[in-house]
Amino acid sequence: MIELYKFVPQFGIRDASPFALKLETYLRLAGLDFESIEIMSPVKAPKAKIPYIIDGDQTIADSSLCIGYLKDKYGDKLGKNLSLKQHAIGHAVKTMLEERTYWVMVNMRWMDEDKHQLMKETWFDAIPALIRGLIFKKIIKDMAKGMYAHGIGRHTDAEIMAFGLDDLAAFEAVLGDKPYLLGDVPSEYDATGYGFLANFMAEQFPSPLSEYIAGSKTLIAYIDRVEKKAFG
Ligand SMILES: N[C@@H](CCC(=O)N[C@@H](CS)C(=O)NCC(=O)O)C(=O)O
Repeated sequence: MIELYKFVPQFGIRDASPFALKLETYLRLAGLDFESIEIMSPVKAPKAKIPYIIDGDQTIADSSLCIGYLKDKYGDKLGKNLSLKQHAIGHAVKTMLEERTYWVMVNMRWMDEDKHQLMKETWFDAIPALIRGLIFKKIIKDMAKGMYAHGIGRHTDAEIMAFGLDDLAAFEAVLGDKPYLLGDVPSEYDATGYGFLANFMAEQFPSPLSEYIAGSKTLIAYIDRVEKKAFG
């Protein structure tokens, strides 16, 4: 049985990691049997990040590498009828969300001091109170360094938010009036779409992005559609 290592549900969403939510959504859409193992910290994960899977004697970390492995081993259940061009469009949208929109979420959740108390009381509440503040401070400092090195951390909050809004508008335009990103049936790219959009709607993190999604009938219906298809 495939074991999926993910975070415990948080903020009213199934997984506050868009990557873990993506991978769980993929496993469900592809109809693969798996068991979820919920953990609090990624420190002991193979690449010190969540999600990862263990399948027999194989351990695979990174949601895209996991999906690649699952497709190789169990067949490309969601992609076999897609054209090369559809795959290319899906890939471009997925990469936009994972490699750029992701940073908008990181900035919103971790760089906003008003959210720090909430983060400490949720994700970090398993850490003894005496050292929790110090550990949290170090994590925030490391994240800020990472964001600066990436480049996104050199922009203002308003500029970063505008990137996110552009990304959502691009996603909405590619989706158009289709039920799923690439047509009438879900593909692996919808796992990423849902993983990110559902996470932006966590009510503890209201933002121009959640307002944009809430104001878009297309995007709200899409979240609901993928949610029902994957989770029933
Ligand atoms: N490219 C990775 C990204 C995974 C990732 O960034 N996971 C975050 C949670 S959203 C994490 O575990 N962060 C912990 C850390 O960076 O220390 C994937 O697709 O799985």
